Amino acid sequence: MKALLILIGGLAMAFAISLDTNDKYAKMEMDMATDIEADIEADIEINSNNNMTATPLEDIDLEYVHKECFPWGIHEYCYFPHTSVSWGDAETICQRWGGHLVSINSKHERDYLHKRLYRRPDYWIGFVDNSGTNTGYQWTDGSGGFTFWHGGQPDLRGQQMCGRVWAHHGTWDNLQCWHGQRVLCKQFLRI
Ligand SMILES: [Ca+2]
Repeated sequence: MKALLILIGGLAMAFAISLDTNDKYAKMEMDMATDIEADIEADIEINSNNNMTATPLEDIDLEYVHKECFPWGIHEYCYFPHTSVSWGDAETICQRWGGHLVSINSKHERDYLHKRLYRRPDYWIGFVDNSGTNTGYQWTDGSGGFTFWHGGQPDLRGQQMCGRVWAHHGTWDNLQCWHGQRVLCKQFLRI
């Protein structure tokens, strides 16, 4: 009888230890999941950080600057997620790369880019109003025919003459050209 009691006691203890161990593993898994979620949140915060201070072009080593390139149709796009420059310097960067600041010529193209760059910092597009009237916007690559302004934009006629995309909405806004924004270039695919 005593041996039986000892055996039952031992089994109960082993069961309790097993439960305790399972709890520990469950807690570890929860902690790891929380850590991963925190990493993702931090990443989004970094990616959506809209630093509007322009870095002078001469301070940027274009050969090594981080860029993310992706093809779509007959075009290739390159996005510079950590480079914040004035509109003029952005167009210069794109021309040195072989293209222009991005033009967006259809809803299809707009939807594609919105999916790629959603939750990223806002970026310049090659849409500029040299007339200062808010009615003379033209693409630097000579294309045209499609607009996707945010409601109420373009505004501040004669002050905000350069186009950008609000990445979160995928809609366009005009802004003073000297502000720093990220760069999105577009060129024909080199075959
Ligand atoms: Ca505006």
